[in-house]
Amino acid sequence: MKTALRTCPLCETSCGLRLTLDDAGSVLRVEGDEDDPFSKGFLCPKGAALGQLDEDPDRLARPLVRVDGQLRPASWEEAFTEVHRGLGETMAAHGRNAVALYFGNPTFHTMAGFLYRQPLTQTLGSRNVYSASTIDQMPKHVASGLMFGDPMAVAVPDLDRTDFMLILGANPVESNGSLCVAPNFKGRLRALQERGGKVVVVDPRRTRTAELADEHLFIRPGTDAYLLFGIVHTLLAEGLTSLDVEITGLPELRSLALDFTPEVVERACGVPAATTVRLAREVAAAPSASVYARIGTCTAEFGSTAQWLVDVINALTGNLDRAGGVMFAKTAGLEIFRSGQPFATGAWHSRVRGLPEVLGEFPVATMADEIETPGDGQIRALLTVGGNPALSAPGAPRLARALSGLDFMVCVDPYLNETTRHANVILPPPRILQSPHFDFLVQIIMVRNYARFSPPVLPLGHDQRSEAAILAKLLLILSGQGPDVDPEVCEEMLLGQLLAAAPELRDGLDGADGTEHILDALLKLGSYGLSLEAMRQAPHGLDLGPLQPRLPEILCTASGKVDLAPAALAADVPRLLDRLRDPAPEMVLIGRRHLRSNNSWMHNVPSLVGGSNRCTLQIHPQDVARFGLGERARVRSAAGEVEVSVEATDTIMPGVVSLPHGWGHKDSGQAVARRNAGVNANALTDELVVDPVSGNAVFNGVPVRVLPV
Ligand SMILES: Nc1nc2c(c(=O)[nH]1)N[C@H]1C(S)=C(S)[C@@H](COP(=O)(O)OP(=O)(O)OC[C@H]3O[C@@H](n4cnc5c(=O)[nH]c(N)nc54)[C@H](O)[C@@H]3O)O[C@H]1N2
Ligand SMILES: Nc1nc2c(c(=O)[nH]1)N[C@H]1C(S)=C(S)[C@@H](COP(=O)(O)OP(=O)(O)OC[C@H]3O[C@@H](n4cnc5c(=O)[nH]c(N)nc54)[C@H](O)[C@@H]3O)O[C@H]1N2
Ligand code: SF4
Ligand SMILES: [Mo]
Repeated sequence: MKTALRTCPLCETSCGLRLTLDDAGSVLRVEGDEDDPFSKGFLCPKGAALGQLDEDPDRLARPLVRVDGQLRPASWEEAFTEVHRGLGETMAAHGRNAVALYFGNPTFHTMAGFLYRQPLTQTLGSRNVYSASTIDQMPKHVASGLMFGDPMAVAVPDLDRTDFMLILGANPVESNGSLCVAPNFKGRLRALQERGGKVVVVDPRRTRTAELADEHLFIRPGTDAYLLFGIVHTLLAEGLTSLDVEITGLPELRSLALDFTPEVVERACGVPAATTVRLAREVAAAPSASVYARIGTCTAEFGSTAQWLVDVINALTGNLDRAGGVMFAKTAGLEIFRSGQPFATGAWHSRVRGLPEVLGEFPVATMADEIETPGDGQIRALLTVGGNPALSAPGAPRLARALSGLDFMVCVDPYLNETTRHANVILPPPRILQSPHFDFLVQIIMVRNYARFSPPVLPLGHDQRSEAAILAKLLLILSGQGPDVDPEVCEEMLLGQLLAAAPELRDGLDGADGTEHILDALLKLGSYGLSLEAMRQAPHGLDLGPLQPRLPEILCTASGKVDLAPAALAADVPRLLDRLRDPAPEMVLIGRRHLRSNNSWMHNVPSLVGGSNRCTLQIHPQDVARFGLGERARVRSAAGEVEVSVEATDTIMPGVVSLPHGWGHKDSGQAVARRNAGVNANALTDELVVDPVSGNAVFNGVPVRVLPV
């Protein structure tokens, strides 16, 4: 028996785990690491199932290559040779824009995903770059970029010190938190209440977070921007502001907010005018307050407006960049990536729908258009890394059909699933316990500065490649160096770029391989002067202290001030006003998350599926009666139709139905998932509707009809 410490890589929360393994390397027990200064022993059922996920018999052990229409096991040499042939032919015949990249959610967490994403993108030189960002948090980047200059400057609630928290469209008790990394979020909310603070949740469902809160408000899906504007209106009208950061745009903001009286807002979102006024007064009067809004507000038609107004309220009430308000974390290894240049979007536009590039990406919502529409720049080949867009993208069935028509597709993914089944080559990364872990990106969004490195628990087999080595090989192939070059060449190249300003560090770098060398370099260049050795000395993780005010270091707008009314966001306000004239749809669809699930890829672990984690349609009993529903219902939208089991519950607002995403596994290579297939919520979401400022997909507030079966 052996014990190993490591960070759980499954979600943003980054809990420290203590694993007990047998001699063969099988996980016997998973516990929360009590000595981790941040997670303090917390873990959720997914972390507890890490061993089963790690040893999932359906995980691919070898590459698969398509021969005569069939995916067959192949050697790494055969697989890379085929990638070289397929991508090479596409680039030679149709140019680089004909090859697209898609980076899925796990690439935000894996070391390889973080280290190779930018280099792969730059080396390919295609405009067709897509990622899970535009089906998730892109509105946050846009709002932060336009207000603070830096799209990665995400203001995080100072959860452990705040006195008042307004949560919109997030269910951290179930999701464990997003863009706000806080192990045991529930315990931290309870602590907030115990110190005399208040939690208010705005959600069309009475979620487990709403149940814990002091107050829960139902809101009509897709209308948070109105409520937030109503709060801004009240703060300005009643003189409840206490700005203590340098700002511009206050007169413009004042005139934009004028139309959004609490009465107008009530008609749009269903929150009583008196409640909006009271909320504004409570946020302003609290000793400290933080407004926090997530998926329910990001993946909505006015996502960027909502994210902007969240930080407008934080700023107006004096809660931006101060203890107990919202603050900016200081990362251990990322500060050198700050460009210092003011953020802008739309350096180029997509070919078919003319959508602006944001952070160098096009919206996932237009990927099918770019694959299907002939002409110069049409996508003919695709490389996905850790993504399952055939389930996760809006209008997913259309995208899945488009994938089947590609000339060539490569997937770096451990599973044969709804997306990878269309591939010509699947390159599987090793098991979780064979991979190192250092969560670079989540450092930006932690409620406390903290770092932890986990070296691989188990060695690689001779017939395995690390994910970094796989991505390095792909980079070398895309750069024209062919399939036979040693991936170490690539690691040296990355180190050379990183250390351009400090080449003297190269010789003293520590680490067992290129990935560790790069980590050592980033830590040494980073804000805390850490190193790989310092991380090894702190196997339970390193507490780097509470968040500190640091707005002046972050700000890089053209004015050097926080912009309360960026032109690109102000320009979208007339659309919000116009929408007031449209009648509200009779029924709308929203999503939901379950504690034992994570997007599309953990439905193959028996202990995580079944019970309450099922793909059902939640609907209010009044609506069940109104539509004469039995056990099953058909749900129809402009995009498609599904048939699904009905779950009547008064925890959801009348007029709203909820389906979880990530289901619809009937064509999966995962046996357990196939038996619990469920239906794909994204057969109903419409890829033609996006938040136009960020290009983000709309998963909440989708108009639907519900019909008896
Ligand atoms: N257990 C579990 N944890 C996860 C994941 C998972 O799939 N399962 N996924 C991970 C990922 S990738 C992410 S991005 C995070 C997301 O983390 P969260 O943002 O906390 O995600 P959800 O739990 O979906 O919470 C969104 C809430 O918004 C509500 N909502 C829907 N529409 C609206 C609306 O128009 N207005 C308002 N105010 N609310 C609305 C929904 O009812 C829901 O309760 O979770 C991460 N953690
Ligand atoms: N209707 C609706 N749709 C949604 C959402 C919603 O709330 N409602 N939420 C959206 C959100 S927030 C997100 S983040 C997206 C997620 O969208 P995606 O990122 O496209 O999908 P995931 O389901 O996270 O798929 C992850 C893939 O990575 C693979 N994988 C797992 N571990 C690794 C690894 O270590 N390396 C590699 N290379 N691959 C790995 C898995 O096998 C799987 O194929 O879905 C979005 N879709
Ligand atoms: S909350 Fe669960 S899935 Fe997320 S890091 Fe912690 S144990 Fe892992
Ligand atoms: Mo996400």
